[in-house]
Amino acid sequence: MKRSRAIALAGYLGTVVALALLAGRCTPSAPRSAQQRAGATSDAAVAAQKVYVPPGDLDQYYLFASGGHSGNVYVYGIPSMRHISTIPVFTPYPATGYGFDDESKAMLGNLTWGDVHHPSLSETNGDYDGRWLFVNEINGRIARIDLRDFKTREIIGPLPNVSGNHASSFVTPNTEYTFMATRFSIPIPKGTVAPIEKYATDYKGVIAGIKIDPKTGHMTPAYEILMPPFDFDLGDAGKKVSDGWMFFTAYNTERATGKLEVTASQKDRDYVAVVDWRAADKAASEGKGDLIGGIRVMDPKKVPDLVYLMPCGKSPHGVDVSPDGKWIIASGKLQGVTTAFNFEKIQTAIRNKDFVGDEDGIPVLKYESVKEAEVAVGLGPLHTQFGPDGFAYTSLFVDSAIAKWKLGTWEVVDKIPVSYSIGHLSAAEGDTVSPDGNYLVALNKLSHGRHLNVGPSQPESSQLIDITEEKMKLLSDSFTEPEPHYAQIIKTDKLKPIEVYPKEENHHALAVWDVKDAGISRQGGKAIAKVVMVRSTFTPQAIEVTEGETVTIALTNIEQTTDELHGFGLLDYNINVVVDPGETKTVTFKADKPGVFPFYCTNFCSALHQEMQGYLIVKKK
Ligand code: K7E
Ligand code: CUA
Repeated sequence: MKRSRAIALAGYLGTVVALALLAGRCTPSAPRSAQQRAGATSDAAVAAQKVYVPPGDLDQYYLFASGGHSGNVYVYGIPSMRHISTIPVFTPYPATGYGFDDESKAMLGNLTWGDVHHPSLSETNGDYDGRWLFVNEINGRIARIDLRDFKTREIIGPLPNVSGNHASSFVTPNTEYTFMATRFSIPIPKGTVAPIEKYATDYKGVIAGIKIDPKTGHMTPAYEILMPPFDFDLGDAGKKVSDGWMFFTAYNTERATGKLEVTASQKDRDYVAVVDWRAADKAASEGKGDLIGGIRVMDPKKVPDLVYLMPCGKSPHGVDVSPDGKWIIASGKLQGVTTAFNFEKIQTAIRNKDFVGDEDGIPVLKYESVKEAEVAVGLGPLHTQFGPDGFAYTSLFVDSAIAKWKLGTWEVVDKIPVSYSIGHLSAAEGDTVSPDGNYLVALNKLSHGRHLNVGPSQPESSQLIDITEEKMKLLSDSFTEPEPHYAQIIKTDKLKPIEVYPKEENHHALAVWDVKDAGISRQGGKAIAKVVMVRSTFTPQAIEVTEGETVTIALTNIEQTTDELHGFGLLDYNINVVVDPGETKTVTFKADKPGVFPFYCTNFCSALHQEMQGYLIVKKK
């Protein structure tokens, strides 16, 4: 071992020892010196080696974590748990100029926030294919991130009638569809008003199917299914034997209003909605349903056989399909058990019309006919992930632990405490047809004493857990940007991100690759400035326009060298664009303030980066 590496490892060991000693304790101890940490226990030393990625080496997996109402997706390396990238999606992000240039600004529309919950990597035959990452947010939108360049390329929505899109974006095994579902029912179409007393009858939920183009990833809303005013919460696509079906949990099937923690907990069971999405796709393509709010809405009373309701423990949260597609795992979030539903039994019950009633025309299956087992995982089961060897891992919010149990024998074999109160968990490729095992990340909701105190807003803590052996082992604690909900872990060899945008692929109408073509012209009463950015000059260096003119500045970064970014920060006009090598971006604004306004390169690009500057000169009219 090289000396530098040994020193770095020793430092890391110290950190891990400190964390391991703190595990399971609510009262944090005072920070300790390196000398105090020197007595490394062998367990901590082993853990440290497992997460240590020496300088120059790379991680084995990418972790894509939802960033909640930050509106971002955060990328981490595993096992180091280093935060390596932030992908802005639903929120402007000055660091990359996202939300400032014309294209990304148009994509965001009038909304500058979004609550990201469930990333969904594109799949081929039920396995991640590394092409796109879809993410939902609460205002009825889904975004598509291209994993070729880790950039948000498309945002659809807000979709009509969908209100509070939480149970999303879950793609089907060949990325045919992604979905949205209502969490907060409203009278539809949007804009309709009905008193809260009419909640049970006049408020509606919907489940929306959005078709994905297999070549481009482009999303097209295809249909909505009219649902009772339940709160749809989570979902998962069937796979293998259950391919063609979608499962969504729903709470408040009481259709209650008021103090929901009481009123929506009256019944012993809520539901999992079981959707035959292929049948829905067919019915929609045959023109079934009525237009509501501009989209095709199919009412199960008039278009039967699309959706069924399966009773589930009260106030359910997650629903997860096993790798072979046979078992659908769901539970009430205050229960001590999780239920494994048998897909074959669900099909038999549907065929035999083994129903106990209906809800607004949607048949309700009999719990006893479709359940296979109740697994005594512990209190507060939320989400389940899978390993390669038939094991399932369920997060327990109330117990603040993870339970490991076996599919088929339904036996709980191990439990590990987490710090504290876990929400989602993510195993390596743990929601695909072929889970990878190795690592599991606990995405904890509450943090206390896991990091240095930074005031009332405590740093969130996620924990990396080794699942290679019979017993789960805590490896490390890491700060994760708030607020994490679901995350997915993909092997690095499935992604081949580019390093520059190749010149040949730049077909932007306003791109200029030679300083002789740069300059200002006028078209249709507008000023167009074509600007070349290259180390370490803007051409032209002065952009002259007249007060009141609409100005488009087209910025082309003609570099073809990796990480040679140039930025365009324009003072007093709130403009901040970053252009990657080979890229062209435009920014359009009204030159409504006369004067001389400096612009400069915001990204350090060379020894003479400071000299990369110029002026916008706005002459008085
Ligand atoms: Cu945080 Cu999936 Cu929105 Cu569970 S959700 S914890
Ligand atoms: Cu270009 Cu700094």
